[in-house]
Amino acid sequence: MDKIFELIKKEEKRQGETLMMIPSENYASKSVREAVGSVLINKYSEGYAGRRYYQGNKIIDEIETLAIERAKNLFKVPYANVQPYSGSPANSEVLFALVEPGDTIMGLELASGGHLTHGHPKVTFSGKYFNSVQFGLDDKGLLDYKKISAQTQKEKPKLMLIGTTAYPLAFDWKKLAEIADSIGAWLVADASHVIGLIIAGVYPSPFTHAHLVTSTTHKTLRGPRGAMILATAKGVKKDPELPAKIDKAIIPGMQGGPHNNTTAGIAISLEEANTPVFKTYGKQVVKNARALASALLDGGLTLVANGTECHLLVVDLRPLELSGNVVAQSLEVAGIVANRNSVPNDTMPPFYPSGLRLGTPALTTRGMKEKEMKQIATWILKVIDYVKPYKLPEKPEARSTFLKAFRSKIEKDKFLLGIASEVKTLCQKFPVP
Ligand code: DSN
Repeated sequence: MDKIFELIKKEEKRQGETLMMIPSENYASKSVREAVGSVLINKYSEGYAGRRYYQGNKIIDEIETLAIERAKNLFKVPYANVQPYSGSPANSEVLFALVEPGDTIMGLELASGGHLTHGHPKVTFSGKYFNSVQFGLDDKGLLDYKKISAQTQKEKPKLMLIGTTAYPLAFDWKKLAEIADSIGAWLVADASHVIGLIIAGVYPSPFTHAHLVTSTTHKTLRGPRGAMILATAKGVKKDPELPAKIDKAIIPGMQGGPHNNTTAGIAISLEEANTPVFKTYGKQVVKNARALASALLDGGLTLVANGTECHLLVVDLRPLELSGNVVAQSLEVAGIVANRNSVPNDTMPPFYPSGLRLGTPALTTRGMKEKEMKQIATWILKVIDYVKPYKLPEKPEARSTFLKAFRSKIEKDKFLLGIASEVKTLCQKFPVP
């Protein structure tokens, strides 16, 4: 057997025996995985259904058309494109379609829960080729819509690209639309993290307010790693050429052949999401996140925005003078896989941030509920308390060596491994579907 298959088996075991709490991760169904691993991977099909640059695409046309129709039907939009390779390409393609280099764009800053592609300065495509203006959160960790409005009036962005990777509260899309409309700006909602919650009706829908909605398909939607760009009726009314502009921005603009295996997986996940069972799932994701947040708050932790209205929460570790790296590494040894994350007004760089991001989508797919969230919160609190003495060195050059030594020290730590074994027992009661 190729070594790779041994490693896949090991990864499958790891995913089954640990708690997958990175909010952007989930377990795709067997059908989705079968489609992704199918013969569709063998075919090239640049272009769109009925107008491909290669022969032999009759069946691929049917598959892509089905995926598009399912997306249009589920989100009640006039246009869908399922070819973007993933979320970052999708957002870049929207920028490529609607703004010119040097134009002003606006988004929520990374440390406040935005995404790199929402205009993160200097080091990203969106921050380098456009005049990127960013907004953050107020002292309570909330969006200040009046301030955003004033900033918008001053900066006059041509496009606002707004979404969350770590903002734990719901966006007020109506207010954001009023702000964008007041200056005639495009409003693009990046719904990647919350698309499944929108389908379930437990997170505000941007579909009547934004002109475009982008979304990955592998997070709360539980599909394969891919993305969609959806134009709303409002978007097409603003510019009837919008669908053609997006199509062109994807190919020939920024991509080559679509990943047809992914397209098929997206089609399957859209069908799976268009069911009452999926709506129940989405509701439970939020209930679980709230239960987890409340247990962590009771345990004395500080949370950004003091809680959550979605699938994720961010622990602010600054009051404990702890680094996200130390906590995330220790939790991993204890079988709890989360990620370190920046917090609003973080003075530490993104590689050594002061927060921890936790999410419930994957745990909920396994069938865990509020009771299990309380148990998991107890483990998280124990681990954080246990590693309190380990402070990240202030000198940047000493941090990497410190973390390496810390990692090898905790790898065999009896206390953390004891929790990992309890975690494993819980996981066995909730097998990956
Ligand atoms: N990497 C994704 C996340 O973890 O939120 C965003 O692209």
